Amino acid sequence: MTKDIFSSLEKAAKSRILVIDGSMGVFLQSYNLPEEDFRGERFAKHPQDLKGNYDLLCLSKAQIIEDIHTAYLSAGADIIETNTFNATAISQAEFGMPAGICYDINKAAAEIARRAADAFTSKEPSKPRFVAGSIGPLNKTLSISPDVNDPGFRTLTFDEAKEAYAEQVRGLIDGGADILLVETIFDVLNCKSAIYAIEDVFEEMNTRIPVIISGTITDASGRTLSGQTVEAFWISVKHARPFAVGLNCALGAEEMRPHIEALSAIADCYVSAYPNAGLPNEFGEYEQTPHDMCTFIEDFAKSGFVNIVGGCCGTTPDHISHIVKHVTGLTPRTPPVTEPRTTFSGMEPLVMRENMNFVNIGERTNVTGSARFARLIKDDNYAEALNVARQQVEGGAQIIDVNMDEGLLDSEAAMVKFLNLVAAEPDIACLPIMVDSSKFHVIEAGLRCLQGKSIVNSISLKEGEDEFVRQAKICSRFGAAVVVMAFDEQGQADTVSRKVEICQRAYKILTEQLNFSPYDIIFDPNIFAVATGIEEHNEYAMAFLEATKIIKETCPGAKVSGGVSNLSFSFRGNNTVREAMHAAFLYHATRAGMDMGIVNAGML
Ligand code: THG
Repeated sequence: MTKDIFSSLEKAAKSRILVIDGSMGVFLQSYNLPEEDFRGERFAKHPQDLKGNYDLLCLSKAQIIEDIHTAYLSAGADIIETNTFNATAISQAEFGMPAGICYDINKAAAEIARRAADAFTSKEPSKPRFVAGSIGPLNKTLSISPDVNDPGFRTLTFDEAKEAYAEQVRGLIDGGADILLVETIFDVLNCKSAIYAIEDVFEEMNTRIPVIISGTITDASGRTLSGQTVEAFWISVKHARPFAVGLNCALGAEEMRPHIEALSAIADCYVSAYPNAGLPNEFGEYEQTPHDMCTFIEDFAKSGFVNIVGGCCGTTPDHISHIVKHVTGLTPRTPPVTEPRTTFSGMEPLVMRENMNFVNIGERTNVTGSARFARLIKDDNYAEALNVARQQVEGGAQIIDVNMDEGLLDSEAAMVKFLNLVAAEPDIACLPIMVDSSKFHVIEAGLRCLQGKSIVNSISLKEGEDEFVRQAKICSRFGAAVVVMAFDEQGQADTVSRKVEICQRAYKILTEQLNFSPYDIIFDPNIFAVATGIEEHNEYAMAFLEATKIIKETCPGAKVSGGVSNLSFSFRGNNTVREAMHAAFLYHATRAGMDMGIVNAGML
């Protein structure tokens, strides 16, 4: 069954541009249903008004929902969306709905759509119809504070969102959805919690169905509401390995064009676009005619931007039938074969291209590496602590390392507070974040705050393979890259052979056992202090350089990093000597293949 849906959808997408249906909301509003119709028998005595809870109609007025699906299928839609945009415990809380109801709504919604789609497929088997389970954005956001005076404040946690999405996904799959469609994403962290939930449920149910991820660019800035560019958005969600990625809502087709063009150029999967019927007028109504809209959509298709098209707010079966007529016979886009690369993101992308210069990771936002930063965090002076991060950015940092490991601190709370505040500072949050801790629970807490593709610093084989695998798997659910330290059950590697052997072992486990992309692995073969007075320490720098060469040769795709300032610990207080040592070391290290390093940005 699982195999069937992947191959039948793939076959359909190869043969033609697929059309997804239009708006459900406008349609439902036109019925002018009274309060009793929303309630049905089951919620006749519900203490709160339920009028406006359109997803509930899947339980109380199933026939109306099925009729709307049928209208879109008659218009020629290949894919219909379940009526479940708000069917999560988070969004349903607004109506005081009881726990567990969302599973029922989603299951019923998928069953209704399934019935409608199957009726058309059996009439016309050469044009199979598909059911996409609609997974909306939630009415609360994970990376934006609802209170302008308290930018670090959040009304929802990552795990709450993840649990709510998991319930929705279980219902959709049990009801027979072919596809999971995470749509209208304005905060990519919400989407990441949905992706995490989807992976959890696939594992729990021992199944897998295609996923489509559809973001929303809110205005002419070309960014999501949470500030990401189209490329940063793609980098942040591609760990879902979606069947298609695309854009919907907020804009009309005309305004969406440059953004769908940009996404189409970089996404190595299928691309979908289902804009609104133009921009809303002063009353919030959508007026673009089917004829006008379909000319723009036809242009998307003729330009080779899209594989799936359709409509969002304000679109009707008439819009969809016009779209069907205008894209029938046009060639679907062929996804580009892209060069695999190491990529990260904050609000903006960081792509490690060949022959790129050394990437600087700012080290000063580290309570163990900066007395000043430690004091600011302990004094709860987060405003000034944010300035430390800002200075690293201004000094040329392309990634910020954040470490809160200090015995006297609640490290997890400090990590969460700092990262939530960073999210509200576009000049810092444009960068990817490296979450640095020796405690994995602190790393996880950090990842739950980051919308972008972040970096975990670090995991290792220190506590054996099982723990390494467990941690790596969690990192991949967040879509994070990992720094792997050359550290195993025997301890930290200090010789070339030990460094190489541990990194190769970790590489094999990650790529072969976990299907981890080698481009998401960053090895750290340990930069230790030299010139400490102990003879054998003088070999440490050379050992790092030699190991780096071999690791880069034998672990294709993986990158090498290290904490550069460690090298000169014996010369603390003498920055002139330290900086000279770092410069000389980096001259050789970059030639040996070191790609990136944790440095005092601005000092080099
Ligand atoms: N590998 C990985 N992660 C790491 C390290 C590594 N994280 C932490 C550390 N090592 C890299 N970060 C720093 C940060 C600061 C300094 C050194 C490494 C440093 N600080 C001055 C000092 O201690 O003398 C600052 C003094 C002050 O201003 O208070 O040298 O190797 N993966």
